[in-house]
Amino acid sequence: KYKFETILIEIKDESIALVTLNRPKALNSFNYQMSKELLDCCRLLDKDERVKCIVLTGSGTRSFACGADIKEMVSHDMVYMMKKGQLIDNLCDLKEIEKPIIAAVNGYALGGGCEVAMICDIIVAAENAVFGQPETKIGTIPGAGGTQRLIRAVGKSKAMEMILTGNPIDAKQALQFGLVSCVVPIDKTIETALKIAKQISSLSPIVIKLAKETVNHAQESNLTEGLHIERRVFHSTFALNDRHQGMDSFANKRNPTWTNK
Ligand code: CO8
Repeated sequence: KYKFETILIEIKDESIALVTLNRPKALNSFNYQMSKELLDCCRLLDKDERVKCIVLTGSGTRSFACGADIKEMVSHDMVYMMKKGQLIDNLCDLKEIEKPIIAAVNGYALGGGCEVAMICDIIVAAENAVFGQPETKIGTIPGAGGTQRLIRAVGKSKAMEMILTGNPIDAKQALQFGLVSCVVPIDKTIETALKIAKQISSLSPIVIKLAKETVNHAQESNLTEGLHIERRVFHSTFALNDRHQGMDSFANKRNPTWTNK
């Protein structure tokens, strides 16, 4: 059903979409086409009722994504970037996807690659994963959320060090600083991400969407506002059959059947 040139899609366990960035010769760097295809594909998967969760990875084991395609960008000027620089918008708009996205990061997640991983909800890192914002080394700065999301993920000092020096961190440091959820052997990255996705997929899709939206709200709001939103969303789950199912099945020692779509 899905056909893209730079993205591969496989449906796993009937409910998980494994999306692979597939420009291996350019270490899966984002040209305009791949940024557009990734957004288009995620939007389609967001509407596809079979799919409960998305796992995003890069082809091969050398690279998740190496950022924007520098060769494509090299001749652009400021006016072009402001008027037509749709590549960045395509990547930033991934934050609107309502279903959970788990990044399975093998190898390099640099520049836009690190930024896309940070837009994802959970990052599973391989032992060879490398995270960095090297844009200052090529005369620019992160443009797809790196200056804002990295500081929230790893704190000011580490984010500043990474962005001002352009030096990357390895998987172990990424775990230590809270950028990723776990570090696993290279051949277990996708498997681990799929396992987490499967667990999420077994829960009520509507409740998962509400939970994702509420957690993401914490990035954008102050504590009082965030707590208020949380309280109201929590209350709203009491309008769902799935909330009744979940609690009733616990109380009666049976498995829940989720019916809210
Ligand atoms: N763009 C275009 N081509 C790339 C990129 C890239 N970002 N990264 C790697 N490649 C290509 C190389 O040019 C090379 O192609 P060729 O064989 O035709 O010469 C091929 O991939 C293999 O790469 P290397 O030979 O360089 O492999 P090494 O193992 O020697 O080095 C590195 C790997 C260290 C990852 C190195 O390739 C590198 O430093 N790449 C650039 C990383 C980078 O600077 N990324 C940031 C880009 S800027 C950015 O992302 C801006 C973000 C703002 C907007 C967000 C949009 C996505």
